Amino acid sequence: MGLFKRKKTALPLPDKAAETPQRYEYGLSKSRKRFREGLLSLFGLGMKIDSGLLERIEAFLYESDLGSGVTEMILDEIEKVSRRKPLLNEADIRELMLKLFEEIFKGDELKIPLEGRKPCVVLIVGVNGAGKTTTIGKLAAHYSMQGKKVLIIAADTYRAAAIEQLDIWAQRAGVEIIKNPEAKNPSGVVYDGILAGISRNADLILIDTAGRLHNKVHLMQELDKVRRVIAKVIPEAPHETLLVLDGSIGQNSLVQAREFTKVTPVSGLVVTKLDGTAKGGSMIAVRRELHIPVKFIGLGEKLEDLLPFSPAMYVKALFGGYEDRA
Ligand SMILES: Nc1nc2c(ncn2[C@@H]2O[C@H](COP(=O)(O)OP(=O)(O)OP(=O)(O)O)[C@@H](O)[C@H]2O)c(=O)[nH]1
Ligand SMILES: [Mg+2]
Repeated sequence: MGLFKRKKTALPLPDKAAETPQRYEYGLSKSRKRFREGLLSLFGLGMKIDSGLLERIEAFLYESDLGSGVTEMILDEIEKVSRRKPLLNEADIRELMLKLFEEIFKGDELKIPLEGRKPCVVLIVGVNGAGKTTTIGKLAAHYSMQGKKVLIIAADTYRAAAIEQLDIWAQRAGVEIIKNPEAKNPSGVVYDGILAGISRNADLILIDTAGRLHNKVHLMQELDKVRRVIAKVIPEAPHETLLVLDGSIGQNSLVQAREFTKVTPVSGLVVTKLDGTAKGGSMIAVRRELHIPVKFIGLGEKLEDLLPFSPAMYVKALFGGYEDRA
């Protein structure tokens, strides 16, 4: 426990209509707890920045899954600022980190623009179990609620259960699905799906793919083939390729994303499962190293638990507002 008196940080469960900042804070409450309490526990009131404190801050940053690049950046900045102001406190450090993180995520409020891309084709890729299918269901609901016509293509042809799972999400989201339980290769289903999307006047086509590791050559070739088939029908498509990352695996998601982007083009990231983990800080490391924008984050298993990524809300949710520090 730090020296500050604090109110309890437990947040009320937000309902569906809750404001997005509240949902960020609630969804990221485990990471937030680690950040806030970890940082507070390092400090007394207005402590002098010496090597002992710097070491403790460094260890804290590593434990928070920020990775070496981001950690060094923060420590450099602390040293720089402490030359001007030797008695830094926890709020100073927090503010300094807040600014750095916002800088890292600058310009990320992009989402998926649909204008001038009818239909906009989005390919969803990632390793097994990252949350691709769930994300597609949530994305379909998100855009369908905005009055867009969404069509889902079931291109995970490896497991019958994958099609059934996607079918359930399509029903929940109230959107159409193109599937072929007999198909053995995904490109055929994708080809039919894109044509169906055009003829049905879809605004957005979401393509679910099987989970794959970046080093499985034949599976990556299969993905290339899917891309070629899409481009045959719509030359500028896929307009987006979203890599879905499991946010609960911390630094491993950085390794995964780094390898994946070496072998296939990726235009945006979706980071899932941030609700169940204290490792939410790893997103900062991923974003800093890869220069690929985060477009959405997953904060739960339900239809409404996908939020467009907002750097400002994310950073604020991690640290908590200054106002609730008594
Ligand atoms: N808590 C939580 N769970 C999630 C989230 N997103 C996905 N999940 C869960 O993660 C598990 C895997 O999700 P899927 O969508 O099936 O993952 P996938 O990438 O399609 O998996 P494969 O098709 O097998 O490669 C499921 O149990 C989901 O409910 C999230 O944001 N939060
Ligand atoms: Mg799946």
